[in-house]
Amino acid sequence: MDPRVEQFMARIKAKNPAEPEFHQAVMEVAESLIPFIEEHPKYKHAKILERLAEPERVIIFRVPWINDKGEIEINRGYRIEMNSAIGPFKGGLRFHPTVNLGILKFLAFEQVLKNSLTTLPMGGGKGGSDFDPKGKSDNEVMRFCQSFMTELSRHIGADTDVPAGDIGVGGREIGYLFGQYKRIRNEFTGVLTGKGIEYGGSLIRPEATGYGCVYFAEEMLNTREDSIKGKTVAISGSGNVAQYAVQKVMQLGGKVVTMSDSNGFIYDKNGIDEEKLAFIFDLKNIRRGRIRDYADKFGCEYYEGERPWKIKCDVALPDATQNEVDGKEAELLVKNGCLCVAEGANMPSTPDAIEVFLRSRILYGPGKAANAGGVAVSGLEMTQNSMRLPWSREEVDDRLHTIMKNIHQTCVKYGKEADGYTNYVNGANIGGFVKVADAMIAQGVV
Ligand code: NDP
Ligand code: 2IT
Repeated sequence: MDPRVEQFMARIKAKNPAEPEFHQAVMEVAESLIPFIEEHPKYKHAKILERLAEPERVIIFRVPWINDKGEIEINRGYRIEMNSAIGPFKGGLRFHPTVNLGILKFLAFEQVLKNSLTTLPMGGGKGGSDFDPKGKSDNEVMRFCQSFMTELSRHIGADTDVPAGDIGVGGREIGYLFGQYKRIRNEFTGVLTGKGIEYGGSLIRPEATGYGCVYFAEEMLNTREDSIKGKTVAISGSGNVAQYAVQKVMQLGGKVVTMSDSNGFIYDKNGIDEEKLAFIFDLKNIRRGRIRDYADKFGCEYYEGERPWKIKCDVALPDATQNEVDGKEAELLVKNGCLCVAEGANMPSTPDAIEVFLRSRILYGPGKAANAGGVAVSGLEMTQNSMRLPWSREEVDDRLHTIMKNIHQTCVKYGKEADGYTNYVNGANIGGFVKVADAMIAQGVV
């Protein structure tokens, strides 16, 4: 390892003990940026990288609520306000039992560079709770959201910090959170994105991350005179991102053969079609059931407790969670002919897996570039809220498509190597960094 990276990481680890995911995210960025910063000493003197790794503010709070049995439950709530150099803090909320400070700091850190890549004026943040929405009634979820927002409301605002969804936080949760914010503050503002269409949401926001990820994959394939059309695609997850990634792959003429949840994955050799996807939407968003039901319903293969990466595919879209593709699985993907990986999830590939993809010279689009479509349309939702004027589906989708093309170009600009191979990891890290870094220098030591 580069000794400068090693030194930098030793300080990060000492200062942020027991946060392995945060270390992992910072290390990947440091490996791209430290050589770049050496060539641009103004960033070194201003200690931009050191400042980027220190949140502007971290808020941790108690979230007490009463379950359907009348018992008191206590969860922990968080908001990491990471960086506001180029706009208000912006980023999702995650409700999942594995949520802890380190996970949210990794997500907030990634968010800063991702939001910069979108070209829109958004700083970076992330929040959430160790609350598990699985198996809870709508009333329980509502009471939890109301308690969570009762505290969070004093820290956020349309020009201060604008949360949205992530794992475990979808339209239902955003609705309850928004209702409570409005009630406490007596103001109807764009304080959250991912809102319902009736109360200030944007068309295409639900679709945006999945669609954007597939647009990004298409751009990468285009650099090799190739496209999604006719490709066999393996997808993990079956939540918001995965569902709309499947839809866009279908629209572009590809065949999706896998989806998963935390219990296992389905392998549908014939490909997921419109009717089967409608079943998934109902299963996951209304009935909140397990992916196994898909295999029972359509008679395809189901692998309990496994991940889909052993299935032969041309394109892989990891759309579930962090560290869900390890080095061995990456080797297997490449060996089976996979030529493009685009990450709908945040940091789904382990460092070993990334090394395999880069060494194999396949097209590898890291999450902060490939999944930026979600937050990009959140930014467009903020614009529409400020104008108090909604845009049509076409208008938003066109803008999303243009933004994903721009992000791709930025990655190529900063990531192209001497032999012509684009290292999208370096491209995204450096491309996202420059705007934030220049804004921080302009604003002085803050
Ligand atoms: P959802 O909650 O809608 O869906 C999450 C999916 O991933 C579910 O299928 C879930 O299965 C699976 N999953 C979650 N945790 C695990 C785990 N520990 N192990 C295995 N499977 C798991 O979330 P989203 O679709 O919104 O988010 C998916 C990924 O995309 C996350 O990494 C998120 O950070 C990222 N992302 C989301 C954006 C958005 O706009 N929503 C934007 C950019 C990135 P199960 O139901 O069994 O838990
Ligand atoms: O990881 C992400 O970019 C998100 N969960 C979306 C954040 C947002 O503010 O829309």
